[in-house]
Amino acid sequence: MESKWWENAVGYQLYPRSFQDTNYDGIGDIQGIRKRLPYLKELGVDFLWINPMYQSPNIDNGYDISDFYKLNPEFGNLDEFIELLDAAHQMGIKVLVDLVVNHTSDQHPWFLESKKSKDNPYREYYHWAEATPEKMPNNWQSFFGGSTWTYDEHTEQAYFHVFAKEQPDLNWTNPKVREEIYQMIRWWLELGVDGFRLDAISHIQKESWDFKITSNPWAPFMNVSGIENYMAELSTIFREYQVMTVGEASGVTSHEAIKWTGNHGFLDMIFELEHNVKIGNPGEEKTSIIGFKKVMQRWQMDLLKGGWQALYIENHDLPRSISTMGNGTIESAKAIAIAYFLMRGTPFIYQGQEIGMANYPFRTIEEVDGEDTKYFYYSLLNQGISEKKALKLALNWSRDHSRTPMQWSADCQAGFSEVASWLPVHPNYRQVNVENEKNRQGSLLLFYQELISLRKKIVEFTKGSITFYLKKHPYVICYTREFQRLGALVVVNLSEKKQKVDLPKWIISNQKTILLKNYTEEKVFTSRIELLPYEAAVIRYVNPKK
Ligand code: ISL
Ligand code: CA
Repeated sequence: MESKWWENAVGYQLYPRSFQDTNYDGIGDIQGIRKRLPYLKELGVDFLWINPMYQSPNIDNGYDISDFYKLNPEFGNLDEFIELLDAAHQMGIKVLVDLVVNHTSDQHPWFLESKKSKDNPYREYYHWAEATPEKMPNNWQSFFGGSTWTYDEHTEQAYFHVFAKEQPDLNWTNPKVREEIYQMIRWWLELGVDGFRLDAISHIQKESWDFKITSNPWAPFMNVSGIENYMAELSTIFREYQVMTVGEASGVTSHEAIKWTGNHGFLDMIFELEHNVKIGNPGEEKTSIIGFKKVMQRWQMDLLKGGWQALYIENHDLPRSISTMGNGTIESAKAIAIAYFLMRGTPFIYQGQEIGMANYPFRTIEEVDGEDTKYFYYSLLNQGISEKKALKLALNWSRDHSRTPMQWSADCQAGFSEVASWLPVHPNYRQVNVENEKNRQGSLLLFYQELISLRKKIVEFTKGSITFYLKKHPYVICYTREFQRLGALVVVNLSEKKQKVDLPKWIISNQKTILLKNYTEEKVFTSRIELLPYEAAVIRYVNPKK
């Protein structure tokens, strides 16, 4: 397999609305990203994925695009974006932008036209079907709650949307739609972006409207057969420009991921959405460690046959990992970092994860921004559930936890802005912030810096195979990465309790050095070992059999 630059790279996901505000309107902006490039360089990341900055009415924070060719003025203009690209490139940092082509905003000129009449030239740009106000074309449910159909009184038909009703799905079966999209993709590539993160890309193909749902409610629009044709067309463009692509591909199985990624795949790598397995009572859910482990073990083993995974633990759609997988401590955050970062694939860090930003202690629904969270909350109230309980249930896994402003310093508004921000700053910002952690020995930020440089320096992590041990253990993740004679053993206790485990004897007897660990005390790693709560270590060894 030929080498690709991203095999040895680390990515950083940036949520522009919450990264850095420079004109003090409480909203992050392009100049803010530019200002913080030196920080990202020092952290050691190689590329950025920036969440949508296009013109948008912001029903879904930029994932509802009303003009693909313009930026939302609240972030800045195209010239500023080009300056950002140049500045990043000068520092050796590549920039990926979000490509949102499953749907547009209902304010996009195509949809405004499409709505006008049944014979409008843009009608077929979207999915319309016969309906009455009482009866939708089928019973499919959208990701954000409610029907996938919204009735339009003017033309007496309904249009289709897998997300909010303000995000009508594009009709990919229409060659004109595809042509417009491909043209737009080329336009951004000509501008010099280094690649794309493809939003919700596994949903672009739908089953026919009479498809009957049996168990999986999302089956009618998740990785539906026929999608390969569109993916192949897309990949022709990406190959032509030799850019990096990462797909958000829920519903693509680990087995199919080989076809989607790797040398002959549609894309360079994909995010799976399966590993976020929850455990606990509704309203108090945490990540199931064994659930996470099983999914990751399966994906890693399947992709060893020739695919590549985008590794992540947080993003803008998930609560904070220190709160859901960890117990709020720095040790737990470090353990989580080691556990996923050294697997086979390209690791991504979501802004704030590297300093241990935690879930926000929301007290009222008014503090929330996300439409999906609000929808969930109000539908609970409608079911007769008390406000207090509804709030707990709706906020436990809310996307807003990860969208609060980046905590740069102990200054007012955490150095994010000088005015009140669009989502409030987390009250822990005086302790948890970049300034503080930059200078504090043992901090999570410095640990991430070390982890990134290790990930790049040690060849096993880039080129090595992977083998899992203690596969059925409920809390301890254990794997080796090997390349030729060199190996690295990763062992992580993802629980608050001590865990006694048996590490492979032949590895322990051939160990050379400890590459990284999250407890400072001296420790000798014997094959029967007691791991402290959230203890993690990376041990280098030589394989005598090779
Ligand atoms: O498939 C899913 C659940 O099993 C969905 O999670 C879906 O793939 C995912 O929600 C898509 O998310 C992306 O597109 C959304 C946007 O709101 C999210 O922020 C984005 O990450 C619509 O554009
Ligand atoms: Ca701003």
